Parts: sequence; structure tokens; C-alpha cells
Amino acid sequence: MMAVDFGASSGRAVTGHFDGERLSIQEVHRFANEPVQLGDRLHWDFLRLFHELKQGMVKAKQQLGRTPASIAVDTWGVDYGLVDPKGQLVGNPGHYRDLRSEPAMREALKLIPEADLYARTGIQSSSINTVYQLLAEEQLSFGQNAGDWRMLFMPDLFHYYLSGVMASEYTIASTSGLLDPVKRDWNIPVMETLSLPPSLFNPIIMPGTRVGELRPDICAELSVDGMPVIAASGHDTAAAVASIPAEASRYAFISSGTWSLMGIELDEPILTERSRQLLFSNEGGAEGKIRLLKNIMGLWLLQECRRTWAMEGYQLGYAELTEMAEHAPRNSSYIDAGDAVFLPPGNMPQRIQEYCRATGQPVPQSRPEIVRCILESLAFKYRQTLGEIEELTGERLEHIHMVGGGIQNRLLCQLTASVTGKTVIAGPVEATSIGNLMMQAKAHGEVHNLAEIRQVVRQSFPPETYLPQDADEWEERYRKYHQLLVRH
Ligand code: ADP
Ligand code: LRH
Repeated sequence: MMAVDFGASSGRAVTGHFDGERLSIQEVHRFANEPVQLGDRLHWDFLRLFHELKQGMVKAKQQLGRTPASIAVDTWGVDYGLVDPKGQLVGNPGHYRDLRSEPAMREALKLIPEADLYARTGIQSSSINTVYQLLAEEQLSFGQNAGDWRMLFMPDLFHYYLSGVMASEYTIASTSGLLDPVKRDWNIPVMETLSLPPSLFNPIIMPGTRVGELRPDICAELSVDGMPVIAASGHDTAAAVASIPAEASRYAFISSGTWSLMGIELDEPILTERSRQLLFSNEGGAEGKIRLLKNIMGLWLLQECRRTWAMEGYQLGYAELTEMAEHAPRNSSYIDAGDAVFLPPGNMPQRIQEYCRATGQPVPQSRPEIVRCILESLAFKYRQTLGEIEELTGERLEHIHMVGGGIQNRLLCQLTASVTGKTVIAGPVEATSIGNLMMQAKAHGEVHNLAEIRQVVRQSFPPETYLPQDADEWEERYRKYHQLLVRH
């Protein structure tokens, strides 16, 4: 099988072989996935990425010695493309780290009060949400033929151009702010109140559904045989959560990559006023589960520092940056890693310094100090969020499962264990691709449910455990963070 994962730090094509007990994976293609600023809008580079996907298919065939048994694409949430009745893209898909949807969000919330919208969709209001991006689409309101267009989330858009079939997979649709989280289907009354035509949206299909077959012209172009295109789990975070190698029934998770998505898996959504105030969203998971989670800025903060420093002539790898932070002077400044001020691309070191100055804290000056400030602030945010999850669910959680590329930052895993006082179980790194592949295996009937998927992942990719250290010191420092940032 073949998974293609479009992450913000890179895109990758991974093949997976399931022998009935274990999954083995091999990365066959990794490529940049950089957005392009064109005019006043930030875009996906869709055509280039479709080309990279094809390169991945060619390399997968070379590596396996035959055409994979199936293919599935996942991407980050919320973004989409618009397609006209002839199947042509209506412009390049927009990228959510573009602040054009902020005014649209304010307008929408005049039509439906935020508390009401949350109770009906279970999604925290953020300018990145599909609903606000759609409302901000000038073409949608002004285009003459918009009534015939279809909206396809990014994984669905790739699947459409691979198979010619339009569908809307549940996990990715659940990031839109336009689903009814109880019915797990489109929320037509919300669309109507916001004047979004329901005809834009395709029917929802559940993760693990076969969308169609690879188009014959693509088979001919790439010299590959036909294969099923599967909507495995279109949302990268949902795929990552599906692959958590959990044994315990209750645990918190952190999907650690460009974002940190921290939450818990539930059978039904929590749509209370308290959950809205605490900024939790109810997104969809495999088997119709609910991922109650919070978006935390995550390693994006570090990615943007790295990019800024590279432009200033300092090329630093992640391993090097982490090592610098290990030896940094004792940190005494924190940022709120949930603050939307850190959302758009830009000079992140400067933004962090300004944040510390504005909150009356010592301003971190050196690169090691800034990296340390980011990592400790993330760990503190995780502790705060864990307390909130425990409050909302009424359960005490003893384990945190961390998955994704971010667990290669061992300092962050250790800080998370020490600051929260919980056992951190870290792995797998390629959780998203693994979740994608195992949901394909499920579609092939090779495994039957989420519990079996998780058992296979546990057997195939044994995780690493981190235990808390220096509990008293971290308790004291968290108190300071709490006084400074959480109470205000
Ligand atoms: P996404 O798919 O969300 O873009 P990934 O799961 O690929 O993200 O994780 C990317 C993050 O992993 C990077 O931002 C970086 O901080 C971290 N990372 C990658 N490689 C290393 C490494 N060798 N050491 C420490 N951290 C790393
Ligand atoms: C992580 C992620 C997250 C979304 C964000 C847009 O990659 O999918 O779950 O909220 O990107």
C-alpha cells in the first residue's frame, strides 16, 4: 500500500507492507511543501504537489517491484479547492495561514453567536476554519457560476484528480466547522444561516472507504497498473491518532508536528459552554470516534525561528537547535503557545521577544534562550491543557501518548513528562503515514477495527517511555507560568 502525507514541514510518500501481524514501512519520496505568496494571498502549490505525488507513485513501484495495492492521501486540516462543473480547479487552493478570513469570521459571528455555533458544530472559532475561509472567498460571493462549483478538501481534491470521483471524507470534513458532530454529517441549517450553498458540498463518506480506481490516463502516464484510491483518513491528525499504540483505554494524546494537537478520544462530543471557553474542538476520528482536542502552535514556532535564522545566514538543523536548548541558560520567560499572534508566517524570534516584553518578562536574547523558551512554553501549555481535559471528562489520566515528527525532539518529550508529572509514551514518528496505511489495510479487510490497528502498531513500532524528573522544581516554575499567562 502507499500513503501520501502532505505535512507542513514536508510531504512524503511511504509504502507499507502488512504481513498479518506487523506493518513495515519505507519512505520512498520526500519533498518540500512550501506555500506560495502570490499577490495578496498565500496558496498551496497544488500542481507541483500533484507532480510530487506522481513521482512518489513511480518510486513506490520501483521500490516494491510492482504497483501498490492501493493509495490514500492525507493532509493538514481545513484547506480546500474549488472545482467547476468541468472538473477544473477554480484558482489555486488558499492556505489557512493567511489572515484574509479574520473579517469573515467576525461577520459570521454576527449572524450566529459564537456560543450557538459551537453548540451546533463543536468546533472552536478560529480564522483558519474552512467555514470562514469559504465566506472570505470573493469568488464565491461574486462569481457568476459559483452555484455549480464543488468544494473538495485537499485530500479529497487529490483523490478526485487521481480517480475522477468526488467525495468528502469524514475526518477532514470534521475540521471545517460545518459538520453536525452528533450526526457526523453536514450541518445544513448552519450553512443556510451563513448563506453557504449546500450544493457546494459532496456527500460524507467514512474513513476506510474506497473512493474509486486510479484513472487509466494516469496509469498510462506513469506505467503503473490500476489500483484502488481509498479515503483512509484524510485528516493527518486523525490518521496519527488512529495509529496511537495504546494499551490503556484512557490516555491523553499529543500529535506533535508543525502543530501540537492535544486531546482525548471519545465516543461522543462534548459541546458544553465550558468546553468552548477552554478552546476545545470536537473533530472526527476513525470508526466515528470524536477527537476532543486543542490546537497548540507546536513546533511551528521553532520552524519559523529556524527559517528566520537561515535567512540571517545561520543554517541550523533541528538536532542542533535542540542541543542548543539543552545547554541554554535557565529560562525565565514564557509565551502562550496557544496565542493566534504566532499563527502567520514571519519573524518568529522577534515576535517571541515582543511577546515577552509586552508581558513584562525578561526578553530572551540568544538563539538557545529563544529555543528553550519555546520548548518550555509548549510543555507548560500541555500541562494546562491536560488539566482542562481532566476537568471536561471528569477523569484522571496517567499517560500521555506523543506521536509524530516532533517526538524526535527528545528534550520536548522529557520536558512534557517532567512538567506534567505523567508518563509519556512516545512513538511512532511517522504516525500519520502509519495511520493512513493501517486504515487502508482495514479497507482491504486485513484488520477489522481500531483496537486491532493499535495492536499492530504496538507490535511493529515499539514506543519509548519518559518518566517525570525534578517534579518540585517544575511545579514551582509552572506556578509562575500560571500566574503570568493562564490567569489573564
Ligand atoms: P508535520 O507533518 O506536521 O509538518 P512532522 O510530524 O513531520 O510535522 O514533524 C516536524 C517537526 O519535527 C519539525 O518541526 C521539527 O521540530 C521536528 N523534528 C524533525 N526532525 C527532528 C530531529 N532530527 N530532531 C528534533 N526534532 C525534529
Ligand atoms: C495538523 C493539522 C491540525 C489542523 C491544522 C490546520 O497538521 O491538521 O489538526 O488544525 O493542521
